Order: sequence, then structure tokens, then C-alpha cells
Amino acid sequence: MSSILLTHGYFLCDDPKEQEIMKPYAPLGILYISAYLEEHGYENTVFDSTFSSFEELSAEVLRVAPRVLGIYTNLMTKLNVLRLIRYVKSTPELKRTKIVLGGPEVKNHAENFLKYGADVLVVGEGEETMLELVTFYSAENKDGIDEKKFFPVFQELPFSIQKIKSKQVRPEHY
Ligand code: B12
Repeated sequence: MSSILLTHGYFLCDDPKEQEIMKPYAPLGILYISAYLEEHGYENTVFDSTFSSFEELSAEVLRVAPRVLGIYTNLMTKLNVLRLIRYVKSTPELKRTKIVLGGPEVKNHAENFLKYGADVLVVGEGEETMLELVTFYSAENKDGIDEKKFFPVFQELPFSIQKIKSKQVRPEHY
């Protein structure tokens, strides 16, 4: 049983517009992460929720009971992502599951996602960061050590990174 599950919060059944167009897309972001982890020896499961439902997704999370649950988050799917966070954090069987969020919407509501229960947020391309995270979390006896020693806290990051976040440098300048 792999202890890494990657998913996203998009359900075609909730999207009548897309049902008309019927050009659903493959979740490229988590597929890239999945391939990179496999390349580095970490077996993982990708649950593409597009043709599924929230009930089936939460049942799969419970079945796998992953050590790390990685979720792609964009502005269209964030409410489903919040619902999934709430489900994991309120299910005793999943108390060891660490929730890692990635994707374009994470940086826009960083504090709120953490307050809501996400354990780690990854901003930008996530392959290498996710490999570091699963390496850290998959070492069984890591329970209880101070994660803050491992994860940088935003306010302690070098100023240049903060500047990007504080709108002094707007994305369109790139
Ligand atoms: C191609 C594209 C699409 C494609 C599909 C992309 C796909 N298959 O994933 C299509 C055309 C279908 C699409 C649709 C939409 N898109 Co679009 N899209 C893009 C675009 C141009 C490139 C994204 C991409 O494929 N990147 C390549 C993959 C490999 O990278 P990635 O997905 O970013 O994933 C990397 C990181 O984000 C991170 N990561 C991702 N997931 C995870 C998970 C974890 C756990 C971790 C640790 C890291 C991580 O690591 C990944 C690998 O490096 C981006 C703009 C951009 N430059 O990013 C806009 C963009 C993502 N889209 C956007 C939007 C708004 C939409 C729509 C909502 C538009 C609409 N109104 O219909 C829909 C959403 C549909 C839905 N159901 O979710 C916005 C998202 C804004 C936001 N804050 O959420 C963007 C940023 C454009 C913009 N600037 O506004 N999109």
C-alpha cells in the first residue's frame, strides 16, 4: 500500500458547463509530481477525481490512509479541497495523514489554508519539494519531532522571496 496519495478536487459531475463541452483534462500537475516521485523510488497513487464524486474520493483516502496526501488546488476547486481537508482532519483513522497543498491557488490564501488544517503548502513547481517532504514524512519515527526545524516559516524567509509575495513585483513583469 503506497503511503502517498495525489489528487485534486475537480468533479465533472459538479460542472454542467464542462459536461456540455466535454473536454475534461488530465491533472498534469499531480501527474508530473507522481512521475518524479516514482523516478526517485517513491511509489504513489494518483486518484483523478474528474469522473468520480466527493464520496468516492473520501472513501479512497480512507482506504489508502496515506502518510502524505497531496492535493492540487486552483480557484475553481478550492472549496472541494477545503471539504477534503475537513474530512481528513475529522477522521480518527487518518490522524497520521499529512495534507500537502500545491497548485496555482495556494499562494493566494496561504494563511487561510493553513488555518483550515493543511499541514504544508508548496508554492510553485513541486517536484523537488514534494520529494523532500515525502522523504521527511516517510521516515516512520519522525512523529512528534518539531517540524518547524524542517520547514521554513514564511516570515523567516529571505526578504527577496517575501517581496515577490508582497505584490511589489507583479507577475506580469516576468
Ligand atoms: C494548461 C492550463 C489549463 C488547461 C489544463 C491544465 C492541466 N491539465 O492541468 C485547461 C485549459 C484545461 C485549463 C483550465 C482552467 N484553468 Co488553466 N491554466 C493552464 C496553464 C496555462 C498551464 C498549467 C499547466 O498545465 N502547467 C503544467 C503543470 C505540470 O504544472 P502545474 O499544473 O502548475 O503543476 C505544478 C505546480 O503547480 C505544482 N503542483 C501542482 N499540483 C500540486 C500538488 C502538490 C501536492 C504539490 C506539492 C505541488 C503541486 O507542481 C506541479 C509540477 O511542477 C496555467 C498558467 C500557468 N502558467 O501555470 C493556467 C491556470 C492554472 N489556469 C487557471 C484557471 C483559472 C483555469 C480555469 C478555472 C479557467 C475557467 N474558468 O474555466 C480552468 C479550470 C478548470 C478546472 N476544472 O479546474 C489559472 C488558475 C488561477 C488560480 N489561482 O487557481 C491559471 C494559473 C491561469 C491564470 N493565470 O489565471 N487550464
